[in-house]
Order: sequence, then C-alpha cells, then structure tokens
Amino acid sequence: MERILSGIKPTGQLTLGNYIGALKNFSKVQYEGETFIFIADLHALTLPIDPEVLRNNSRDVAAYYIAAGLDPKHTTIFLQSDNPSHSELAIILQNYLYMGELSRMTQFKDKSQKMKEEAIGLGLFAYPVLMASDIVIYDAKRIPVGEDQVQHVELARDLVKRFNNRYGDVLVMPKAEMVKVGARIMSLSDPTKKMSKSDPKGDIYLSDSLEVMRKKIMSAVTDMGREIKYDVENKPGISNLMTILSSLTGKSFQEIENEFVGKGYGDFKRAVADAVINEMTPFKARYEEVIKSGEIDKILADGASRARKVSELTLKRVQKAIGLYNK
Ligand code: ATP
Ligand code: LTN
Repeated sequence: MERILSGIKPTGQLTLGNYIGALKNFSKVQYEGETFIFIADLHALTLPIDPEVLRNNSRDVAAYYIAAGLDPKHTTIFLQSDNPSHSELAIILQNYLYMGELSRMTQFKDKSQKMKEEAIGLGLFAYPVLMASDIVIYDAKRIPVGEDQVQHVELARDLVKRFNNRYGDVLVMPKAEMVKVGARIMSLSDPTKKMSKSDPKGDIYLSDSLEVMRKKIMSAVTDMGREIKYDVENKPGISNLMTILSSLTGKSFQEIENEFVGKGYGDFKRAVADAVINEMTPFKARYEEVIKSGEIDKILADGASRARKVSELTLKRVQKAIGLYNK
C-alpha cells in the first residue's frame, strides 16, 4: 500500500480554498493507500501567533478533518508536534538543502517580502526542510496539496535525489498531486490573488455562517461584460466562481457555460452560493458534532502513537545510513 500524506497549518480560520484544494480531497483519496494527515502546528510558529489561538486553531483543524470525512480508523490523524521524529529528521536534512534554493521559494519570498531582514525568523526560511522531513519520515509517495505547495514538494524531491545519490536507496521519492479543478481558488475581492487564510479580504471562512457565505459570494468581484465564460485572462472573477461551482457540483466548465447562456451574473452567483451552501450545511453540522463529542483528544493521541511507530523506523534507517554512531 502506498503511503499518502498531507497537512494543514493551523495559522487561522480555514477557507473555502483550503476545503476545495485540500480537505475535501484528503477524504476522497484516503482509502487509496495508508494515509497520514496531520496538523502542521510547528509550521504555524514560522510567523508570530498567540499561544491560545494556536491551541484553538489546532483543535479546529482536527475537527474539520473529521467533519470533511477523514476516517480516524483508517487514516492516521495527529499533531506534527506530537511526533518528535519530524524535528529530529529536519536537523539532519537541513544539511542537504541549500540557502540558494530555499531563498527562491515563492512562499518564503511572499511572506518575508514586507519584513526587515532582522525580523525574518530562521524557521520561516527553513520551512521546506521541516516539510520535507514531514514527508520522507513516513516514506510517503503521494502528497495531495493545493497548487501553492507544489514547489515545496518539488524541493523535497530534489532533496531525496541528492540524499539517495550519496547514501543509496534510503529515502522514498514523493510526488505532489493536485485536484483537477480547484487547486488554486482565488480571492473573491481580488481574483488575481490566492484565497488565503492570512488575508481576510475576499475569503470565505468555513466558520462563516451560511448567510455570510451567501452574501460574500453575491458581492464577489466580477468582470466586464455579462457572459458566463471560463476565461482566466479576461474574466478572472467569473472563472474563479466557475471553478468553485465546478469543483462542488462536478459539472464541467462547458456544462456551466451552456446552462447560463442568456442569463446574467446575478443568476450565476445565486447558483454558486446555492452549491456552496449545499456542501457546507452538512459539513458545518458535522463539525459542530465533532467539537461536542469530545473525541478529538483521543483521536489525536491514537494518531500520534501510530505515527511514531512508523517514523521511528525511517529515522533509524537514515541515522544508520549517514553514520551516526551505534544507531
Ligand atoms: P496561509 O495564508 O496561512 O499561508 P493558506 O490558506 O495558504 O495559509 P495552508 O495551510 O498553507 O493555507 O494550506 C493548506 C492546504 O490548502 C495546502 O495544501 C494548500 O495548498 C491548500 N490551499 C491553500 N489555499 C488554497 C486555495 N486558495 N485554493 C486551493 N488550495 C489551497
Ligand atoms: N506547508 C503546508 C503544510 C504542510 C505539508 C507538509 C503539506 C506541512 N508539512 C507535508 C504536505 C506535506 C501548507 O499547507 N502550508
């Protein structure tokens, strides 16, 4: 069975982008292999975050995982910080990734852009080192992520190649995979920018009420003209809403275009809002149930112990290969 692995960092309220590009897909692919889905709480420390907020967000991500359909009996769900092997491996792997390639990472450039050099944490710079460790510590082959994370997985691939060239066949080669439609949901207020949980404008939060979700969609920025057409260059707003509709209903862009010939943006937006609400109604109800059930702590504890068992073996294998004494 191939290992499948991914994570989300608990930096803020999850968005519809996280849901479509990541969460929903995790639950879809989980039974195709032995699946590990974690809460990347150590990665959440790469930018300043309040301890209480981090704690609450972490529990929330776990609840959203389960609400989205991740099955804790099959899928190992855990906190990154509950398995020290990730960090231990990162200390080793940092020697095989280089300053030049780390400084070319788009996420690093975006997040550090407005910061003074003195204020940029080493953890933000080394983010992909820990991420590579998260992946290779489970010998994971399939890494389902949104488009923005593909570059990090590519870097993990470079690292595996480099490492194995030197030490033999020690690490398993991972590969990023994205949903066909919706790997990059754009902001509703600026459809040339990614919808991101650290940028509140133009977001739909999974914690928004259904009415607020509808309002946000109805007031999403649209484009010139009145045609419903998939054309990212000239109609980024409509194309983004079409992507949301397509990913939630399974309808192709062509089908959506045909359905809305002769109709206006208002009708179209109503259809998008209906689709979002249709999807979110049971999802939000399940989330409330999970929070009330009090089962999260147990799921995370079981997940962590399963995760540790698997990762200890990889860590030993790596330590041996590189010559750490008596491992
Ligand atoms: P932040 O704003 O804190 O950087 P984020 O919203 O970009 O966070 P991440 O925690 O980095 O979210 O992402 C979790 C998962 O969701 C990743 O697989 C990521 O690629 C995916 N994802 C994030 N934003 C989107 C989006 N707008 N569309 C599709 N997938 C997304
Ligand atoms: N960087 C990812 C979260 C993450 C991750 C991983 C995803 C941390 N480690 C390993 C896949 C595999 C993000 O969503 N921002």
